[in-house]
Amino acid sequence: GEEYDFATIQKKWQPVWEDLAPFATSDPDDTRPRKYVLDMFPYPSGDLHMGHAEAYALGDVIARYWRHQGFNVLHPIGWDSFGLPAENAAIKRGIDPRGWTYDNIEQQKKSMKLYAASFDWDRELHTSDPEYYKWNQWLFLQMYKKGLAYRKDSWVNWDPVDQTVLANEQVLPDGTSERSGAVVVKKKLTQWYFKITDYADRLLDDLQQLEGHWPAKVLSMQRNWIGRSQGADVDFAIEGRDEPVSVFTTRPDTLHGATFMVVAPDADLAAELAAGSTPEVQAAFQDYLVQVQKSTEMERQATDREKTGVFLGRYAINPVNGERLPIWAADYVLADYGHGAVMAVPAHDQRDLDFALAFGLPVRVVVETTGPDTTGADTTDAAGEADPAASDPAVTGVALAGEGRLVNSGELDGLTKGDAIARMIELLEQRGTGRAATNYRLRDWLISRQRYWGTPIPIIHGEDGSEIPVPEDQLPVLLPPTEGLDLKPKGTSPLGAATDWVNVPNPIDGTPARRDADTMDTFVDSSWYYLRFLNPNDDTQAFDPAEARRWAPVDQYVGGVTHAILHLLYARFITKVLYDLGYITFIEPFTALLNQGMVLMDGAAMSKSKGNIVQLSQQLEEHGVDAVRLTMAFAGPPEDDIDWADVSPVGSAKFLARAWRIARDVTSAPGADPATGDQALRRATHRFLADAPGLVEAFKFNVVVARLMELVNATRKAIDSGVGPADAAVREAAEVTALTLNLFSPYTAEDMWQHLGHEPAVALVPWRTADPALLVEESVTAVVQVDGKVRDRLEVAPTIADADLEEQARASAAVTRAIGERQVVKVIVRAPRLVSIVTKP
Ligand code: ANZ
Repeated sequence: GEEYDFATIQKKWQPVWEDLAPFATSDPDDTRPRKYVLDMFPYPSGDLHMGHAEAYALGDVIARYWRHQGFNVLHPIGWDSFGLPAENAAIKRGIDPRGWTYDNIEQQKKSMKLYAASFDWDRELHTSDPEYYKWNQWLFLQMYKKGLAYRKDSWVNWDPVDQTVLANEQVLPDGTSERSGAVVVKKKLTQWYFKITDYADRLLDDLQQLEGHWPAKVLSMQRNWIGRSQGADVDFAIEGRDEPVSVFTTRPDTLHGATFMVVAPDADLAAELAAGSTPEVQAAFQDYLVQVQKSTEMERQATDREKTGVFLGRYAINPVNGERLPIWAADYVLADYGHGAVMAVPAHDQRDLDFALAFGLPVRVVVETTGPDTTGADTTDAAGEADPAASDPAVTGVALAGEGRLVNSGELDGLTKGDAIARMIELLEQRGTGRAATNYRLRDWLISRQRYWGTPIPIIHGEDGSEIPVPEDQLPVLLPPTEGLDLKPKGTSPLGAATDWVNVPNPIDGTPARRDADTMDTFVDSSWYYLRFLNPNDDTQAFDPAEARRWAPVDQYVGGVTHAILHLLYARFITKVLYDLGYITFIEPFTALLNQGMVLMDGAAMSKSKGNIVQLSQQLEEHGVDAVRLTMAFAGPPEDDIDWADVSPVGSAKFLARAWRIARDVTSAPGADPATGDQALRRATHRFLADAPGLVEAFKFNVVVARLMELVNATRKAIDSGVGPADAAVREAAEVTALTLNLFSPYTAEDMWQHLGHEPAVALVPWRTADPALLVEESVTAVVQVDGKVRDRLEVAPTIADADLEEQARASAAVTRAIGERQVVKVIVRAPRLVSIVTKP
């Protein structure tokens, strides 16, 4: 008969689905329960690649699964289409970023349709459309009104290649830009920020709610990024200065052990203190500052780095004992953490100790340590190693960061570290020289970018320096055309040169004014896009709160672990802001998260430079969409990386052909009563039906595929071995196979469904419920132990009574031999699985 040909069925079903639109979700009278399954949207940097193919295959399994379970599933797609790659490509080729972007979107969309992900295409959006970015501007204005968007002058991360600022999150651990790879430097600029630090506690505490639903690794990355630490602010009087200087410490208990103070060289305080000192100090300080500005934050925090610094010729007074502490500037102290200054306690802090030993400063032990640190408060010590009690840090070079009791500390003497921390905070608060304090690693989100291809910031600057928000009824502030603009990175936004666009009358009094020429970080776009999908064509509001109540939050989010910090943190933040503004009723955007692994080749990430790129288009042509999708699901647990050199799309294609031939061969009529069919095959089918849902919900897609392969084998055997193609159980198995294949390989599934005499779309057919009567195992294996050793195994009915099972066990020859002359003192029976006999001589 007819043979399986993936190219034919792809061509056959694509237009049918296009017509049927089985994944549309616009019917307001749809009474099915709802689920929102969202794949992270792609950046249109070219055609789809293997990474997309994996992500969208896995996300689609989930979306399709819930439809079979009777849910109205919202599974939208759009494009994250603003950003630097488009702009850089446009500069390189002398074209408009729009053309490049929208051409790529067309290409990706075509590939996506071929790939048959079950998207509701009516909800497609592009963040670079004015209809979308208008609402970025609206969001900015709402945040501005609440004081959550503000401008400040500060040291920022500057990418010298892309000539733009970067958020902290965009600087890699090695100090380079995640986009251009350039070493990021510091530059002082006036920039727009979103006040994410106001939400630090909630961003941290609400992670609790995601526990068990998000990968543990992502939760811990979020926690570390926010980096909450608890301790105290301590005020030190400064000789020759009216105002005291505060330091943040997690170890106020060690205040008696402070022997010097260190300030960040790039903090204003350092320059001020140096300015009040001798010309020699000032000169030395200036030299040092120049040197420091060349290093990255990461380098500065590296514990194994040689300590450098200069003495500022000034002194601080320790508030608990009046001691004079010399003040140094050193780059291991960061300007923008805590107060940019520390009390140095070299006996108990490794960085301070390294510094003290390098510059001959005193070391005073104030905690007699007896064991390793258990508070987890300090990460700088030799982690987890027991401090050798009474070993002198000045001699060993190892700071004593562990648990112990206070010494050399006046009234704190004898207290444990924990008690001493609490007591010291009390004392400081009583005297007004300190207080409990919490610090975060999280910084405010820098959103200004000096680039063209993004959302214009909706602010107008008056001649007098005032900031005037663009009135909401004048949104969107459209990007000016690129004609006549030089997009090349030059440190200021190209929009500044669009004279007609930039120069506008002040909306308040008509005097000359200028538009803000920066554009927003594109992470703003993706921080709320999941809400725009709910009403993407609404030109009256960003999103419809009623739709949000219906659909949001996202039930299942699917995407790469590369977004574990940036995107997810920003989306969580903006969700909380929208909650506070009263637009939504939930506080976390993504109820559950699945991170798929990467697609590798020969154990390595694919890259142009390695020349190991597997082209998706070529794989699709060679093996077909369904085989590629099935291979993605079958390769292993979704979180694991897939090495394309180790998997077999050829094997997948063969399996699909086998499954398809079963549907072709079935000869019974649709609706044939399966109860009249072969019982053994029915049991296999129903066991599969019972197990598959739990496996899919646990993301064990590979196991489902393996189990389906077994079912297909059993069905083929039944057809060929006398049960025959006319048996109703064969039809039942074939139908269940088609239903299940719809999760992975929709073209094959649809074609099977047609061969089985049904109308499309198989994607909308409800899952079959397993018949419990067919799930009863005919026999189970009971284990018989004598004194803890397995002596026999018995095949028994699953319903066997304890007494019957014991009787059978005692009758076993192997068991009587094992008991021998010994006396049975106890028998434990757990029917139908276990009999345990205990004896004594
Ligand atoms: C005295 C002390 C004694 C400290 C001791 C630690 C151990 P986390 O956990 O990261 O919050 N510190 C404070 N501000 C700093 C800055 N701007 N740059 C670099 N280091 C800074 O660390 C807090 C500790 O880091 C603070 O507690 C302070 O050193 C240091 F046995 O104060 B500690």
